[in-house]
Amino acid sequence: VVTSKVCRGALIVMEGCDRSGKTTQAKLLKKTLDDAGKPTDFMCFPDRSTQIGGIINNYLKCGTELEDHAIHLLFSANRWELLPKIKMTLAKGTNIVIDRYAFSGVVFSAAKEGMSLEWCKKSDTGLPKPDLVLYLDVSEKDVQKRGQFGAERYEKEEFQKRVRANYELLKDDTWRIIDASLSIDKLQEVIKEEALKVINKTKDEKIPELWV
Ligand code: NYM
Repeated sequence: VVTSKVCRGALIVMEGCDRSGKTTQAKLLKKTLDDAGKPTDFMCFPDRSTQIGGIINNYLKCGTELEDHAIHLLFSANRWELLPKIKMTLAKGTNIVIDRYAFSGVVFSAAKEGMSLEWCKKSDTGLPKPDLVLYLDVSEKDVQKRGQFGAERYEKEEFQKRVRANYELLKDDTWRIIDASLSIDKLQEVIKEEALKVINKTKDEKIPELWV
């Protein structure tokens, strides 16, 4: 009897400062991989569709104030509540492209006064570690050229500078730094290549845990 083993999907995360083009590229990558015969789901954090996501949405739109640690833990809880879905999807061999993950959680919270990077990492410790983090690198100057930041919380130049500096402290060998000033098509080409490599490389590997 020949039993065919299901290979797991890869977990691919898109990170970068606000207005770096992450969402566009993440959605495109889902389609690119589907078209290449590699079934892929798209997710994003915060996922504003859940109850916790609703509180986060209200906070980001400046409708409510929440203590810094409390909102940090809610962002984190929003990832944990979706863990069963992430696990099931990867187990059936479908890849996931996520627009932002725990790294956003840490770099944004730790950009606030009195919040340490180490403390911020704790609540996401043990989540699945992404196989690949695509970091869209956009210079401060280019961000300004891309037009006005929106009206949401955190979308201020000074804050984004600290966010950018914090990202530097989280990078490891699963990260690829991608020059976000490339055209949309060229960027997608580079990203596709990295994604295909990692899907192939990790399909028989156990899913590692983040920050353990
Ligand atoms: N953000 C996002 C956090 O502060 N912590 C988190 O854990 C995550 C996932 O929410 N400015 C911030 C970063 C963004 C904002 O994200 C909303 P988006 O991708 O604009 O919906």
